[in-house]
Amino acid sequence: MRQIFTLSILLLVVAALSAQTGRPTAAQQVWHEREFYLFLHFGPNTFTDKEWGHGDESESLFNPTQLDCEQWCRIAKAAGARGLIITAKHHDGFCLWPSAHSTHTVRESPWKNGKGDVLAELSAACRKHGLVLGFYLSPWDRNHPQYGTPEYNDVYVNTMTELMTRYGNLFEFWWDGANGEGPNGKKQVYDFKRFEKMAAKLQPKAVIFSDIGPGCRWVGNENGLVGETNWGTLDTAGFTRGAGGPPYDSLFHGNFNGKTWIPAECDVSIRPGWFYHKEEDDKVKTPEQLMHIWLNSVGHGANLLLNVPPDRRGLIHENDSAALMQFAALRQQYFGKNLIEKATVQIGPRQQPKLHDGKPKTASEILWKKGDVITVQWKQAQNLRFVQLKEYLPEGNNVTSFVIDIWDAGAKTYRQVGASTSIGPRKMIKLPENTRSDQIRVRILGARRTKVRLAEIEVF
Ligand code: FUL
Repeated sequence: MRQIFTLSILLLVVAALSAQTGRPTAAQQVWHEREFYLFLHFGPNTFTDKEWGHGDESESLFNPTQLDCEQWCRIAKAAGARGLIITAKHHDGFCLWPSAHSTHTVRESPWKNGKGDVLAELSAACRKHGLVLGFYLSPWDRNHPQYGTPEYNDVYVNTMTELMTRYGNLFEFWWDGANGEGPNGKKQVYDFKRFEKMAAKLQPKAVIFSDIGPGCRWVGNENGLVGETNWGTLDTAGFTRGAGGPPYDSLFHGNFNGKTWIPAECDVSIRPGWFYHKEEDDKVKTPEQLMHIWLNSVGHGANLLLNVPPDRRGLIHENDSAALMQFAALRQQYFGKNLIEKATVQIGPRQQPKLHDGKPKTASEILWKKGDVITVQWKQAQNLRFVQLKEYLPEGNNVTSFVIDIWDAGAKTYRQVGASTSIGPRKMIKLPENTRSDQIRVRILGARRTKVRLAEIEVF
């Protein structure tokens, strides 16, 4: 009897522990592979030079002269982005599609004589160029007459339904937590439970972004950076979207023992503002700045959402496009040639083809406590700049500490050249300048369990 009791307690503990660590859903696994996509802030603010419109802007202002969603897509594609997320409605309430639930839309604007639909054009262009599409639909609405009443929840659900049923599959949906209502401002009690249910029903594969997910989390800053230690898991109990969100540290690093897989997404603008402003034309981030962001977002296992705001013509500005192309060229220069292709990868005497087949779905098992060490060997010494590791994604984050050594032929010994903590979907390690060797070693020093699975090792 006593034994059965002990056993059931043990089983409960094991169950609780495994539930606690959180694992990505199938939809989140696909989302992780998107890595990098563009954000498009576009609307009345583009024409008024504001960042937060008041909601009383005349619809007649919205009149892009050369709007071309294909140009956005061509640039996204050439930049290596996998998709686009557009502000279908920002805080000013203006809808970039002719919504039946608002009178503040493209239909009321002079653009295409009120017959246009930016979202329809964008979704067609995305399909044509093989890009995925997402929508930002601001919960805060400074225009809608019903904002601040329970009826606004119906409005939100109705507009969300339009977005989720008219434009094909969405890969992501954005719930911005911002709300700038002053002390006498309107207070809206959002029925997020209802919104979540609706989203799950209409677009089950779309990952929902907010301060607390459920699909992915805000990273706590708008600089495009996530912590080097970045857990995909987060505890959301007691937190709400917006002002009641989790503390910075949780958003930036995740929670090690967090209950649910709610990975970080880094959002940042290529310019100082989110919307286009002519006076920022010469303040576009340089390819080097974008690379710094890349290494500290994508390189730490987060996704990168880079804002590139269309201008008053409805085009991505030449300077932004040039910066994106140079950034893509820089990535190609750094990561274009994976040196692992000509290496022998082993654990002890055993070859590990699954570790360098480029397939995230195949993995090698590592019994690190039993001394399993990964060695990467080349016939000749190589110039080495980066090492990237990927865990087997369906199992989430398991590694907690690892180091990278190179063989120092002169000193006839291994020398440590890198160390870090979490891996999860990806971890990019920058090696010291002028690292050159014919052998690398990866040693796991800590993990949640004795057997971990790595999907890929890449060396550049
Ligand atoms: C913030 C908003 O207030 C900004 O205008 C922008 O949309 C940014 C991405 O999120 O919360």
